[in-house]
Amino acid sequence: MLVYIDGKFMAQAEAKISVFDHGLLYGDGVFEGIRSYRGRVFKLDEHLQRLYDSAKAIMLEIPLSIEEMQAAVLETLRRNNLYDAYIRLIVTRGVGDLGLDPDKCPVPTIIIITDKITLYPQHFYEEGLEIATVSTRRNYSEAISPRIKSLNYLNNILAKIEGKQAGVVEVLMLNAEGYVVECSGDNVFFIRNDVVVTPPTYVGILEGVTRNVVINLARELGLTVEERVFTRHDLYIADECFLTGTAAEVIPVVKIDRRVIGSGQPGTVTQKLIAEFRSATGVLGTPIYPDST
Ligand code: PXG
Repeated sequence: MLVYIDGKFMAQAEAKISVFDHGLLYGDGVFEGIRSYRGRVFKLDEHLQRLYDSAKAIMLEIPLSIEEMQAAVLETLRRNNLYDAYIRLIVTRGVGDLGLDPDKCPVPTIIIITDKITLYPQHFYEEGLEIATVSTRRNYSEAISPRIKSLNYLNNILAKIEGKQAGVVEVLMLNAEGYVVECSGDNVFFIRNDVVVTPPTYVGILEGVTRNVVINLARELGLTVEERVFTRHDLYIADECFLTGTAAEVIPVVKIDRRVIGSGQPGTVTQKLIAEFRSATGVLGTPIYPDST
């Protein structure tokens, strides 16, 4: 697999960056995780916009225009002859000295890694997931805003470690006030009396691209969608619960903190949204190979 680094395509074994890169030294940088389905990159414009917004929020000026970045992503996929792929786009502050000062890093590092997608096991979708609340709170927005998709993912990793120790594949995170915010790498939704509810961005979440697609799909199905603050109590008494994310797509949750949610089976609205989402992935996408798609 060829990896794009600063405009050059490198063989995987040669794809290396400096130990003085502030992405490594301080987690000073931003990233995106994107997917392509059957030769189309899903919601590429939205992912690129979020990347540039995250960079702006940390005052990192990306030396490529959005159009140039889009061309670089598509070219990397073409060089690797990929159709169904996972794309990891990374922009770091670049090479500096051992101090914190970002002004010592004159040139940001741009990396595009593409690979074949590893799908979640089918039984997750058929049976639903069990998740658990962890004690690690989501970053306080005034410390590191969860809206920034930064290379500083220790908050999520610490939560993930807690989840693995508890034997669950995803974890529920609360903010400093105790409201439900999101999972370590997914957004959370619940359904009660046919109303779809998910936390608003201001409680301290990453504004997921999948989340926004699902909100629109639910509204197109005629469902009411509310973005509002809620607690674990609302999840415990919900009819249905599901998570959204680029890797997971839409995935049902049937148990939270060892409590059965709704019927204990993936809900009917959730199943409908899974089906709608899957059909959207085939059409909503930027073609990688314009002549053949
Ligand atoms: N919240 C957080 C904290 C995330 O990291 C999402 C929500 C979902 O956002 P999207 O835009 O993907 O719908 C994420 C996604 C992975 C992986 O491979 C996922 C993410 C980051 C790193 C790896 O599962 N983030």
